[in-house]
Amino acid sequence: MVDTTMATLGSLAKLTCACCGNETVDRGGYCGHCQMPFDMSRAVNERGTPPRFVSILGRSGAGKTIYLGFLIDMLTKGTQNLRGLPHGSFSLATQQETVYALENRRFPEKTASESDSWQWVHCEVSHVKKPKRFVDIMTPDFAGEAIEQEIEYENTYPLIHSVVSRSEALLILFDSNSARDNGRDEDFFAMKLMSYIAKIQGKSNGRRWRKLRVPVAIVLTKADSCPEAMDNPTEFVAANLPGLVQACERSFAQYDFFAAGVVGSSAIAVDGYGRRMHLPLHTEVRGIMEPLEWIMKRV
Ligand SMILES: Nc1nc2c(ncn2[C@@H]2O[C@H](COP(=O)(O)OP(=O)(O)O)[C@@H](O)[C@H]2O)c(=O)[nH]1
Ligand SMILES: [Mg+2]
Repeated sequence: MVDTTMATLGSLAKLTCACCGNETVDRGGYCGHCQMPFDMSRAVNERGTPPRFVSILGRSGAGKTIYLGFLIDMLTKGTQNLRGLPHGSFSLATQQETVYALENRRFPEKTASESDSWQWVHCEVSHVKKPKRFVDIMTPDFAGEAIEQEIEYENTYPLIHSVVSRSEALLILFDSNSARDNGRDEDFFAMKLMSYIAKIQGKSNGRRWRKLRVPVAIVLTKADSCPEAMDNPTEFVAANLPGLVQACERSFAQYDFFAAGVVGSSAIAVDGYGRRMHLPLHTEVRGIMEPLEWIMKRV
């Protein structure tokens, strides 16, 4: 019995996980350590060039699923400067669900907090004029609750730890409305998140004494309903999230602030129980590509 299993395992190829670097037998499915799908590691191995991770972080409700969905949608259509090549059908699921939901005047479902149900995205992004300069938007659509737990208790989610340590650039999303209305709480979370990133990145780069070179684009989401954030993101952050500015200054050599929004107009519906629901009436995408264009100039 044992011999047969060994023989079967012996005939299976070994695969190095593109995210955590662990070598495992390729039985299909997910890496036993960090849960990245083997399909993605295989795609990276076949390409022959190491992945250049760009990941997206933010707390629950920050707008990650919507931002990621529209980003992939715009990249696959191609823009003036950038174009994206999604790998695997899984990369399109988030995009399809997001765009479909908004076209049907609703927001997409909340991301579940179990890591095995997170949808992964892998989109290779290159410059139209400099195709050899590329990054991989390679990230699961994290649940914000999991990010908050991982920051409090490091390694609760090895996957988040691996993705952050592998990232060559980061997009960090903050809800502009929460920053305006509940700034202290949002700022406190922002400081904890930045210090977590600095610690993990510092370890993986072995350069704890200097500022980190990893580009960090901070995106104020839902700025369609927060004009002060849309007008001047840097001033808005200085006024509402001063701890975040300090944390960036202390640890990062390259960071900047952006604002984004995807809703043109919305309505509030109230159901029979008095529950309020926001209904997006039409989409008007603003500020989605700018943070990535900024990153592409720095990696
Ligand atoms: N007005 C507006 N609301 C947004 C926008 N993006 C997200 N939202 C709202 O924020 C909620 C959470 O967004 P989601 O992308 O699921 O956040 P996640 O938890 O970070 O993935 C949505 O259900 C919307 O109500 C935006 O660009 N404009
Ligand atoms: Mg989500």
